[in-house]
Amino acid sequence: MNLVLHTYWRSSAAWRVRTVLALKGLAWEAVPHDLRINEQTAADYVARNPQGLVPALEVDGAVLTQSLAIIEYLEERFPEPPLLPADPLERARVRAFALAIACDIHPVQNLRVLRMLRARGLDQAAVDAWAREVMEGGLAACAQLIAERSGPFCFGEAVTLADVVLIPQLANARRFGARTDFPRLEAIEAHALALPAFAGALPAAQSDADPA
Ligand SMILES: N[C@@H](CCC(=O)N[C@@H](CS)C(=O)NCC(=O)O)C(=O)O
Repeated sequence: MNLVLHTYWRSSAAWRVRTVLALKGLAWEAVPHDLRINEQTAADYVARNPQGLVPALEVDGAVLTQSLAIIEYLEERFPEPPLLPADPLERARVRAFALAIACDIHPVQNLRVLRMLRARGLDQAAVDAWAREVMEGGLAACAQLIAERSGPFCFGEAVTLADVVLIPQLANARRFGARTDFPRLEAIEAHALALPAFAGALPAAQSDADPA
């Protein structure tokens, strides 16, 4: 199977997919798109992903978009290690946690939304405050969702989709100076980043990483 990931080193949605590819032990090739210079809007990429967003994953030439749909595809094709619990109630809870971030935090503070706010006259400080507010409120709710849980990861002893989505969002929050001092979330992050799959998916570990 030939896997080509359209990615950007700092994209939190691409980061989710990189983590899952590594957890599943899959080899892949990166095609970077620099979001700072709008490479995701180039005609040849939009022909693949009409949303003009990363990530997209090409599987033997077939294009998949939307990080969570890509991850669910990989989960179905490569069930080991499982990223969703066997119990349907638990599966729904793990998905709810992931969606709380992927649907209700990330899209409200992603690049294009922040650019729209700037274009409508908000100054950079106000835009950054918007992003912080969205992330702090969302992460506080996520912390509450797993407040009764124990174990190194969001839902216990095993890594799940919830951890995969949480780690990039915490990093995103830090980039904007949002508070991330939710003790359980930060403890989960430390456990996750001790695993090679999570460490290898970090932005700084990507071939297109550019700290400037
Ligand atoms: N819901 C999408 C979100 C994708 C997304 O927003 N990607 C961002 C990077 S994290 C992007 O491509 N931004 C470019 C832009 O906003 O123009 C997913 O999970 O794949």
